[in-house]
Amino acid sequence: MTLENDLWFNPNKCFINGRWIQSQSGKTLPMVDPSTGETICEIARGNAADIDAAVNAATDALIGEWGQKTAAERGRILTALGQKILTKVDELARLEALDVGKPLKQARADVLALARYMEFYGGAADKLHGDTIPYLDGYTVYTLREPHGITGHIVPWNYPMQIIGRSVGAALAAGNAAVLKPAEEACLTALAFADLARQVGLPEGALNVVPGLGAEAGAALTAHAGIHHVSFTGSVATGSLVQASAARHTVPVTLELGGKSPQLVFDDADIDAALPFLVNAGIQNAGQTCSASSRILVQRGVYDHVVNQMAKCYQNLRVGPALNDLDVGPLISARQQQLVSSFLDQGQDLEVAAKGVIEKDVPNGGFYIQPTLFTNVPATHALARDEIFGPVQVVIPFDDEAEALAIANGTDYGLVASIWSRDGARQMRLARSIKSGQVFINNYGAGGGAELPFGGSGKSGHGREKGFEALYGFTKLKTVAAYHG
Ligand code: TXE
Repeated sequence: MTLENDLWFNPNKCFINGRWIQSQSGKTLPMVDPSTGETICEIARGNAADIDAAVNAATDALIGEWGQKTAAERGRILTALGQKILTKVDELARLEALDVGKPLKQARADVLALARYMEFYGGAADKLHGDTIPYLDGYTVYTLREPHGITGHIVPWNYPMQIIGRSVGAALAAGNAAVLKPAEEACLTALAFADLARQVGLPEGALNVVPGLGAEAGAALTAHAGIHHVSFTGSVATGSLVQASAARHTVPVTLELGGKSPQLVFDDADIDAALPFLVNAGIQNAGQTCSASSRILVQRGVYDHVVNQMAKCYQNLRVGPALNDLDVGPLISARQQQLVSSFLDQGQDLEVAAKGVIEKDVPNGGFYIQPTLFTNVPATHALARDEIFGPVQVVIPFDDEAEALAIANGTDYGLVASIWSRDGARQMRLARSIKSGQVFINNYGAGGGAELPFGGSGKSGHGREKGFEALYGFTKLKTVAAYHG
């Protein structure tokens, strides 16, 4: 199956200065459908020359039409883009499902999230302002929030639309011009997004998209002297390279690098309420989620019950092609499939409580993996410490609150955590002492709202996305002190 005829934009070109342009490399890369392993179209293999052209276009945009827009005008364009996206929910969901391999209903939720980010940042654009600061007699002091200038965005393949929404949306709202390098494994909705932005009147050069390989287009973007801020979501290893590269020009970086997020289930928890969250947070998008909950810590009094209930859910999980819209789709690539398989091999001596079921007739070339629930896993085991990025969860027993906290904080990561308990004092104590950028009490993820600041500590990265915090991150603060006597 090829896709080209279904698309309303050019999948094999770069989007630079408001136009579709052939990559200066003259080369393309295959886009593979993870559900079948087949190539569905070719995308541009952008290179350093394309990044250069994109940065030049962004520079011109800031001097020109985009830079002269008021905050309210920027907000109106983003709001219109959100509304435009809502007219394309089915097309965009299908594209994301084919490109990423995620079941249609999950892809659809991502489209709605993208529209919501545009609505949120469209509405926030003209509410971002500085402060006045009481100071010495004879002074008036105030702060101005100014855009960085040109922002670089390196986006992974697991949630292209959501990550573009939260990073590009906030950057544009704050008045920056953006250069986006989507992932080589999944970039079709990034290109579709750019075309929809063009259709609603985003001035040329305000957003440029250069698809291509990380080591080529990505590395060229982070090393470019014309970039003033880099926002990166991806692996710890690549994030470190990105930070080192940006440091050469002392450019600020936001890093979102995933995690090993725990859910802590206490004896007094409402287990029935917890159960869907315990499982879904591990298998959504086949576990390829930065905020996936891959560690379930359960107090011994309810341990057997929770494991039995989770095992029943796992036995009912059905795995198949994205367009069949089952519980779990394929992984993104053969490489990711191998990576997750190697983790499953490391777990050979562990107890397996249950596995999901791969449908009998899935295409041979698809990158499927059986969801697996390991139990009684020592907290020091690799499966309990490392990010797996597949539909694999480990259950770890604990005796008391102190032990639960030690296990929860016992990895290098700190992105998301949740506490399941009816004890208010315990909720408050743990919410303070857990090492995590977000803590949820008696839920997990709270629906992922655009309003909720998100980011990590330790190897989960630094800087905050979403909410107003992202807008602050995409601006630099200037202090003005006027002496008037
Ligand atoms: O990530 P990379 P990969 C984790 C997850 C996964 C592992 C590997 O554990 O198994 O990372 O995935 C671009 N300069 N996450 O290899 O390499 C690349 O083109 C600049 C967690 O896909 O980090 C892509 O656009 N850019 C995660 C993006 O970086 C470079 C999401 C991510 O790729 C580059 C994805 C370079 N030198 C993976 N090299 C999350 N936090 O959600 C690559 N890129």
